[in-house]
Amino acid sequence: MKLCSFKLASGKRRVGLVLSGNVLLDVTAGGVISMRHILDQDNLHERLAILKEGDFPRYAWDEVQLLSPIERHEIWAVGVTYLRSKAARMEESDFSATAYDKVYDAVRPELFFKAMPEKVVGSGSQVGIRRDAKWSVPEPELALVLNSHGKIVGYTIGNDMSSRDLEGENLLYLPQAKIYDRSCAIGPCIRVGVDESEARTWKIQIEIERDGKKVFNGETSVDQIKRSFTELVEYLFRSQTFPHGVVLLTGTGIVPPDDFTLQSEDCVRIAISGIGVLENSVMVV
Ligand code: DO4
Ligand code: MG
Repeated sequence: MKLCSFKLASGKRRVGLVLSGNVLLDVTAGGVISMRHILDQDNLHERLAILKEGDFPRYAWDEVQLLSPIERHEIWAVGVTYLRSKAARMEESDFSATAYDKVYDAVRPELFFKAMPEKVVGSGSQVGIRRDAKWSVPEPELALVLNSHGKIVGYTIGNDMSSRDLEGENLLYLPQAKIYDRSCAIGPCIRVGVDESEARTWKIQIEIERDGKKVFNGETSVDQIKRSFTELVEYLFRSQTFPHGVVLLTGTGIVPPDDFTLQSEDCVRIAISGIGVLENSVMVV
């Protein structure tokens, strides 16, 4: 089952259960006051099965404004979980190369804070590239959705937008390369009721279009992620709690060639089989 957040022309944020044919069942009308509220329920699947049969308003996907499914969640990310990411970071930087090499094999993963909800956009909105960066890329990533009890309750798609020239100049610039307005896209929905072994069968694809022409495409598979989701989550929850839940981006396995940088008005489309498509155009911020 898939859950999404949406808004009607005049109204407040609502939670929708995605039915076949991309019809949204408005489960807010059935007492689901927020995404956090439903994801925190111990009996989530039974609750969703009951809601699915409810006589609530239904809307076509294109009749509503789709929002990012995250609310007050913190967004965290893991780095260098794919061999491809390790190789790309080692090439972009002389003196940080050993750090990336070491962290790929280290016991402790590289976890970093990615964004507050205010800096996150949903599918259909614009993601940002920094005006002071010269080399900007999207990072298509599977995102784990965890409730406030630390349980993986779903999966969504994340775009960990990155300024590679800043990151490559000095590792200490990583927060500036990764965190700025519109630096993260998350959506279009949360897939629930799937375990890690099923999620590991999914493919991740990206396509970037400029002036109606494809300028880059790539593909990888979730199974290339080196560390288990349980391991990543265990580290994330060490010595910290997330009262509103947390989203964890699991790293990128697709890196465009070194001469590629995003431009304003490019369209970035990320598809994960099992979830859907996250689509955003690009703007300079
Ligand atoms: O430290 C660099 C960040 C790496 C990253 O974001 C990734 O591998 O996806
Ligand atoms: Mg990343």
